[in-house]
Amino acid sequence: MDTYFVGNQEYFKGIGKIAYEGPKSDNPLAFKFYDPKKIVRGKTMEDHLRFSVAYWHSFCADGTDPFGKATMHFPWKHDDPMQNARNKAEAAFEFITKLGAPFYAFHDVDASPDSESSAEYEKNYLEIAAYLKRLQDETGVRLLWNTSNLFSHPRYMNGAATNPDFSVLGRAALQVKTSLDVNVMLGGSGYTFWGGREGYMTLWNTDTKREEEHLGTFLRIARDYGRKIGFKGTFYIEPKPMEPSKHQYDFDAATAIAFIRKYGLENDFKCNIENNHATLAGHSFAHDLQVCVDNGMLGSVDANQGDAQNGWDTDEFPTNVYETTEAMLIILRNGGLHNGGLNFDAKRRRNSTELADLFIAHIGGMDAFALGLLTADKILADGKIDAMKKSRYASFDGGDGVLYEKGLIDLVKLADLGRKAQPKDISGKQELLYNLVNQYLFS
Ligand code: XLS
Ligand code: NI
Ligand code: NI
Repeated sequence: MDTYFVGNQEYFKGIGKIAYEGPKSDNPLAFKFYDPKKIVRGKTMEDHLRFSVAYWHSFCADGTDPFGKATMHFPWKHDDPMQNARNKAEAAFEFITKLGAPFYAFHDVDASPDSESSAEYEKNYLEIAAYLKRLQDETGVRLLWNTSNLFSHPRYMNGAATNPDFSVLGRAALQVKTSLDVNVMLGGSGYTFWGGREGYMTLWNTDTKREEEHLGTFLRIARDYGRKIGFKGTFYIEPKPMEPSKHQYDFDAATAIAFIRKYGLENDFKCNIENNHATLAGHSFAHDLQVCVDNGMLGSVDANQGDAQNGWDTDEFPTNVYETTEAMLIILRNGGLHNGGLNFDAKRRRNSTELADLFIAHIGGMDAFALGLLTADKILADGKIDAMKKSRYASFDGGDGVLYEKGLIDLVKLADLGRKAQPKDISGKQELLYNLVNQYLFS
């Protein structure tokens, strides 16, 4: 097996580039369905799916949870924080290249050491970014998006842009400004705002109206700065209803879109939809994706899945092909992901402790989305489901229905039509549709 590494040493020893071996392969370190160069609907799988590896889950989270210590041991760990960051970057680029994902994503403090001193924070970040740029150039891996961690440090316990203390907003702005500078250096295609602490714990101490306006202003000035320094990508809001805040302002796609419009940000912002966040909001992944597509607001996707029995963000790797099929169908109808991608905001389970498990988890996620893409393609090519959906609305495609859709019928006229109308009971054929989906999946 060829060795491959960037920097000084190989971290994922004994694992080479992951190849497509097809559905019959029993090699756990091979793709069964993701065949990057395979053409589907005139485009390679790679270009459809635009996979991205998340720095935080894959190279930072070590299995620590509220009940236990780290279970994962990273060979790149170093006591000197800057050396640690460089080693981690080398491990990340080795991993991403071996996996064959075209993109990656990170928070400022995943990639570079945080510091109480703002000067040191900026210096560290710019220095590591220059190193990331070198590794990008060497490997061809690109930045899908970066973001600023405005939720871990104690200063953000009452919020970042929505903190009642103005002085906290400045430090948050410094992080966002530096991340945008870094983004432009690295040619990122997006920048994400996820407001984990932008919300409240109790209304007894919170002026929600004021806080929401502060958030609107913060995003506006961030947008203005980004565009001024030449950021050409898309800004994203990543909705989530709760956790860590009891109630987060960007509750779900519909709430985030209303917010984006209210503050006049619709030319620059779209949504980054995460499956497990949609389900926490009481929706399905497909629902939040569809709300975005209906409003021209689908930006990017945090590809993971939750646990139906747990009420929190378990961030599991996506394996549910039913969900990936629904998602890819909606994405194909959207004309693709454009600037966005499928970013694995997902972590292996705490007891999956081998470095190979990190590959296996990503391979499973990529195969699940490849299967979703192939099934969605079958559904579109066959056309039966789309035809059934369209025919349900046939009464709006002719006669007075057309005039109604054009806004040419007032309530008196509509009521007049109602005097003569004799609506029939028309079946929604839901079970038939479910049966068809299984046929597409398994035949
Ligand atoms: C947490 C979020 C977070 C964002 C980036 O629930 O998913 O990981 O994607 O800050
Ligand atoms: Ni996320
Ligand atoms: Ni999440």
